[in-house]
Amino acid sequence: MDFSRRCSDLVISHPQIPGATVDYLHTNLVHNASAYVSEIEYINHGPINVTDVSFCPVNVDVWLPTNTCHGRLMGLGGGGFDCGLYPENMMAMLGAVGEGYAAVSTDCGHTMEQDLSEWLLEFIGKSVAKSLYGVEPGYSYFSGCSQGGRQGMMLAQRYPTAYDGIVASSPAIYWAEILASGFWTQLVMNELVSYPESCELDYLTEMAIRACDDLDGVVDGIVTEIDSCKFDAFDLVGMHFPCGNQTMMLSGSAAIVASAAWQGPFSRGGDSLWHGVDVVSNLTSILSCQCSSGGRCTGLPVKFSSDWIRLAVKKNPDFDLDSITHDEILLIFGASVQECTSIIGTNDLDLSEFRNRGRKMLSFHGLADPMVPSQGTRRYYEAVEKRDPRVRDYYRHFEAPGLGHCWSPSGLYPFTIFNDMVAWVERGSVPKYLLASFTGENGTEHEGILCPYPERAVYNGMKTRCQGAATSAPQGRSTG
Ligand SMILES: [Ca+2]
Repeated sequence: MDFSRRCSDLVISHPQIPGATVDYLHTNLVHNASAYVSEIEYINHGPINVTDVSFCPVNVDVWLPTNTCHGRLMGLGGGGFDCGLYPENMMAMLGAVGEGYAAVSTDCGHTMEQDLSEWLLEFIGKSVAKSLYGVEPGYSYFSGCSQGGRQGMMLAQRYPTAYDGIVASSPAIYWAEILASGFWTQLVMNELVSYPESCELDYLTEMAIRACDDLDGVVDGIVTEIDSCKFDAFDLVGMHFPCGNQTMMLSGSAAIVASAAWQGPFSRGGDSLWHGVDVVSNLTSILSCQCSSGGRCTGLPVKFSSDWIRLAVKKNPDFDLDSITHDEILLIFGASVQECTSIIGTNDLDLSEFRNRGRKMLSFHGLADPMVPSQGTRRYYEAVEKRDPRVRDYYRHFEAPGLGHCWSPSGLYPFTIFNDMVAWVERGSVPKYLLASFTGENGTEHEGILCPYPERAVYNGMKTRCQGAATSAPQGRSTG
C-alpha cells in the first residue's frame, strides 16, 4: 500500500462523532524514526529499541504505523492531571507504533473533565485507522498508569464495550480521597512546626525494609509480606545514623510524620479516613519542605494535592494552604469526596457488562507506592470480588512487592503485563502469574513473579510459585 499518498488529509476521512465535529486533520508521514523508549516512558511494557518505524500521525492524536502494522490499536492514558500527550506519553506513542500498534491519545483539550474522551479515542482511532488501512483494527487495547489507570477503570465501568482489553496500573481509583489525603502529612508537619530531614525519612524507609525483608524467606531488599510488616518508627527515636559526611540523630517529629504517612488521615475521634502509604514507600518523594535563611520552614505539598484542594475543592487559586487545621482538613476531605466522586471517582463495583461482553482487564499496584496507596486498589478489588466471586475470569490484580508508583528502580516491575493482556484476549491464555524484573542490591537484574491477588508468591528454596489464598483460585504454576 502506498502510504506516502494515503497519509493525507484528503484521503483520511474526518471521524463522524455524535455531538462533536473534527475541524481539521493534519497529517505528515514520518519516515524511519528510531529511539530508545524506556519502561518509565512506556509503562506496562519493557524498554524497547524502536528502529526505522514509519508512521502517519493524525492530529487528534493518532499515529498509524505504515511499515510494522498488525491490525491492533492501543489507546494510551494520561498521568497526573494530564489526560495524555505529555512528553513521556509521546514516547509511549512511539513505543506503540514501534511495536506495530495504531496508537491513539489525546490532550482532551482540557484536563479534569476528560472522562468522555477515552472511549472517543477508540472510536476516533478505529475510524482514522480504517481510512488509512482500508479495514478497522482487529483488536483495541487501553494502557495506562496512575491517572491513566483510573481512566482504564472508568472505561471498564462506564464504557465496557470500548476496548477488548485494558491494562489499568497503579490506578487512582479513589481520586477525591487520594488527593485530599495527600495534604495530611503537610498538616502534621505544620502543626508540629517541625520538618524532618530527608536523611531521617530515608533512614526510616531503609530500616523498615531491613526489618521486614526476610519475612518472605529471601533477604533481597524486597518486602513481599507487607501485611505482616510491623515496624514502629518510635523505636528508633534517638538512634544515630550517617547523613552524608555527618552523623544524625532521629528526631521524634520525624517518627510522628512518617507514622502519619503510613497511617493516613484520621478524624478527631481517631477513625481512619483513608489509607496511608505502605511502610516501605519512599517518603522523600511526598514529604518535602523549604526553609528560609532565617530558619522559617514551610511544607511543600505534592502539587497534585495542593492544586486539587485550591482549585477543585476550595475553588480559590489563592487559598492559603498553610492555614489548614485538622478540623479544616476533615471538611476538605468530606467536600472532596462528596462533590467530586460522582465526576471523577471510578469505584463502581459493577463490572457485569464488561464481563458479559468477554472483555479482560489487568492491573498491578506497587507495594511501595508513595503517591497512590496500594490499599485502595486492594479495597476495590476485594469489593468487586465480594460482588462477583468469579472476577478473576475477566479481571486480575497483581500486587508488586517493593515497587513505587508505576515504575521505580527497585521493586518487581511486570514488564510483560500488556503483552499478557493481548495473549489473554486473543489466545485465551490466562495470566496465572506475571513475570517481573527487579534490580538486586548489588545491581544485578533478577526475575521474579507477581501473583493474582490474593495469591502470593512463595519461595520454597528452589522455586517461586503462586499459592492461593482463595479456594476458587486456579493452581499456581512453577516458573522454574
Ligand atoms: Ca525479601
